[in-house]
Amino acid sequence: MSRTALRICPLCEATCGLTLTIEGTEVTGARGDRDDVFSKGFICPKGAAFGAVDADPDRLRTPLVRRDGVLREATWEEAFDAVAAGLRAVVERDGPDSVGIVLGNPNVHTMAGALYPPVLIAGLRTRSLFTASTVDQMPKHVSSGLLYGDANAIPVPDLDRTAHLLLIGANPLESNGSLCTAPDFPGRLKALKARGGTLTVVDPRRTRTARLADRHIAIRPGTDALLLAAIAHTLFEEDLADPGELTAHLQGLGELRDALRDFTPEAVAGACDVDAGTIRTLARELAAAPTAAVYGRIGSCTVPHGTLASWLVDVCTLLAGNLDRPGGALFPQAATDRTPRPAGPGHGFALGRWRSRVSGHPEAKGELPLSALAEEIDTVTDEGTPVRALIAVAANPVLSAPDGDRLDKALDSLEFMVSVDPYLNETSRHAHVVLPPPPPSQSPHHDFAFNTLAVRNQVRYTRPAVPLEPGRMAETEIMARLVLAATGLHGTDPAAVDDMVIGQTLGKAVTEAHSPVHGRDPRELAAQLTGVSGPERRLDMMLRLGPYGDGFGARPDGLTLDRLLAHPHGIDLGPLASRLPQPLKTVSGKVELLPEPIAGDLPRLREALRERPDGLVLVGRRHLRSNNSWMHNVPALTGGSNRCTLHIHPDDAERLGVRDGAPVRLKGAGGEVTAPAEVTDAVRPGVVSLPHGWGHDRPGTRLGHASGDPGVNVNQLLDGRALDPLSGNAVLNGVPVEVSPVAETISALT
Ligand SMILES: Nc1nc2c(c(=O)[nH]1)N[C@H]1C(S)=C(S)[C@@H](COP(=O)(O)OP(=O)(O)OC[C@H]3O[C@@H](n4cnc5c(=O)[nH]c(N)nc54)[C@H](O)[C@@H]3O)O[C@H]1N2
Ligand SMILES: Nc1nc2c(c(=O)[nH]1)N[C@H]1C(S)=C(S)[C@@H](COP(=O)(O)OP(=O)(O)OC[C@H]3O[C@@H](n4cnc5c(=O)[nH]c(N)nc54)[C@H](O)[C@@H]3O)O[C@H]1N2
Ligand code: SF4
Ligand SMILES: [Mo]
Repeated sequence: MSRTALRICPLCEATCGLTLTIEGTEVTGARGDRDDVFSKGFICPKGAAFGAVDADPDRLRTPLVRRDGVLREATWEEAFDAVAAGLRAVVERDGPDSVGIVLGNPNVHTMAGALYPPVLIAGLRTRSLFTASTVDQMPKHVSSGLLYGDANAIPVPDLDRTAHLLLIGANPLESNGSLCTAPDFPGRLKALKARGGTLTVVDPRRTRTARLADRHIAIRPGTDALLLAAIAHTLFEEDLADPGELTAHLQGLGELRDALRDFTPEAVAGACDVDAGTIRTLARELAAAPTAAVYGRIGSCTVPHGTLASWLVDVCTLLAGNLDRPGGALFPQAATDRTPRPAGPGHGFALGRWRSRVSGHPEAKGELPLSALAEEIDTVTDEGTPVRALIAVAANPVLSAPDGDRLDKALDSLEFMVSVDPYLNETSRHAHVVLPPPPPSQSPHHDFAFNTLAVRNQVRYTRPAVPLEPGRMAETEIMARLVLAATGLHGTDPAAVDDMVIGQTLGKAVTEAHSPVHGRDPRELAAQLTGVSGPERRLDMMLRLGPYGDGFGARPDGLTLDRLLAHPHGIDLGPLASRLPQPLKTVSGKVELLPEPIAGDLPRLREALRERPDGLVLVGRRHLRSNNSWMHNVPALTGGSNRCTLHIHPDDAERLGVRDGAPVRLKGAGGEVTAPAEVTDAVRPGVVSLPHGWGHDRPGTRLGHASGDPGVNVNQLLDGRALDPLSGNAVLNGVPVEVSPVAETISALT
């Protein structure tokens, strides 16, 4: 007998609602849920493979504990005993900073990853925090922190209503979108064109998204900040800059104009390899469109001027009169956001409150650069102690961060490491304890993070589609127990973690004048919470305190968990709306257009006006059926064009004597790799492209399918020193490389 169950897809940021077909406890099919309030039936090949991803036979079923150097199956009790002993020994001897925490991408795709890492970080009080943000979007957080005083206030392009989209360094037709949660992003771009709108794509590759565009600009990698500065300059110079009603909430408009004076289209044209006339046209189109949004992603962030480019994305939207305006870029309002406080000055955003021990990198948003993790482990300095123990949750930095070989060795030298991970992979193979979460079908789902980045306000929650298999532990419970083990409370009931958070949150809410529960008794409020588990009670609390919530009775029609459960396809909360000045938390209470750290980084951008690469530069790419480093083990999602090949332009291939399909050697500052060439004019001359997340040939992993076609680790070409200085974000794109054909007779012998 088969049945169906709803499940929000956790496999990318689009958060599509799926209808799963289930036979017994096995997911045998997945289709788009046509009644989903947000995704309306959309599904992509990854979502369609949900069952295969879920049932991968290489997923770990029980914890592993290292004994006599070998990882062996163990009970949960043995595993947490080992975690508590391993972590506490290091904390008590060397202090909390000697325990590192590494949080990887899937934390934003699980409830456990949203609810428990903050408690772990606060409880352990370590400053050795590293996450995937610093190989991804940290520049956007820093830019938002500086502009708006809140690192998480990220304006999202109003895809469904805009008349013009300037899309920079993003390929949503393969990635399905990022920092812009939009199920069926491809369909939404087609709808933009169908209603007479225009799409401009800036990308050194002619991607599937670029092929959809009205205009494609094959920019030289790493130069988008220059291009955007010249667009902003042109808007000022041609009197097209008009922030409209926002003007009253701005600080520094005149200073901004002065600061951009040198960045004329003529001055940037050579570096960007985009002619000045085209740049002026881009600026005029942006200003002339009835509504417009600028949107930048990976290609604008993971570059030497990532923070400046991210800042200029918002500056250009704002100057064209489209920030916080329907059809432009707006701040979403999620159901689990804190109750909006009245507008007014805030604490602002501080950078560099502490620095990394070895290279002195400033923290950003409480994090140190993931690129610096290896040196924080393997380098002894006069002051402070190296990281001696590590907690890795949903992270595979051996493949996703620069110089995996060095990190591989560093992880091997740790006194203790625990990985919360379903796979024994390139990173978790170093752990002393591996704690495997259940597959997604057995986990509940709510998108705490992505609803704050969604193109429409809405709220959805799905309970586990399949009950926990015997012997499994919910990831939320794994994380609660990990918090207790790490903070010296091993053995305590894991429910205590949720109770503590609930007590603290309600205790604070009742003291806030703007809170709907101001002045009430937190215990009385806690007693009202519903839900079958701690995480559900916490969700109920956040919904009820949130902007649409029932305020624990203060607004009887408002949201509660029970009301959400009564709407299994979700609740639509309406289109994005103008919100400024309320979200601002800057010290001035205004949008601070030229914050000091940004002004201080502009001289470096001025120097870039003269830079021209000597040789080839490398960029990445994503394939629709991939997901960073962890989806190469699912046969349904590999093969075809989803391969680890080096894209190279025919002109470059001819000059270098590279043949299509033949192996080529790439050399970068961090090492060498050899990959087959794919000669294609989809990359511009002077640029080569290799995807990331490959290199599944290390011993001691359990990735049966992936290791059969391992590919190579592109990040081995990087040595980790190239960073965007303000955010600590790794430079992953526009990296200089040497490319040479491998003599095939020799390669056959070696
Ligand atoms: N050269 C280059 N490098 C890049 C990028 C690039 O564009 N170019 N992109 C960067 C970006 S944007 C990112 S986000 C990072 C991603 O890099 P990471 O943060 O390392 O993420 P993944 O590679 O997706 O690995 C995720 C890990 O989580 C595990 N996992 C999967 N599902 C779950 C789950 O439900 N629970 C738990 N606990 N674990 C789970 C997987 O087995 C895997 O070990 O890579 C970055 N690296
Ligand atoms: N199928 C699939 N989907 C994914 C992922 C995946 O691995 N596979 N990963 C998820 C994650 S973690 C993230 S963060 C998102 C990322 O989402 P996107 O940012 O949309 O992802 P990419 O496909 O890496 O697109 C980046 C584009 O930037 C271009 N580029 C490189 N350098 C430059 C440059 O200097 N300037 C400009 N203008 N462009 C440049 C590249 O050619 C590439 O086309 O995707 C998410 N979705
Ligand atoms: S687009 Fe993303 S969320 Fe939607 S089905 Fe595909 S992988 Fe899942
Ligand atoms: Mo990412």
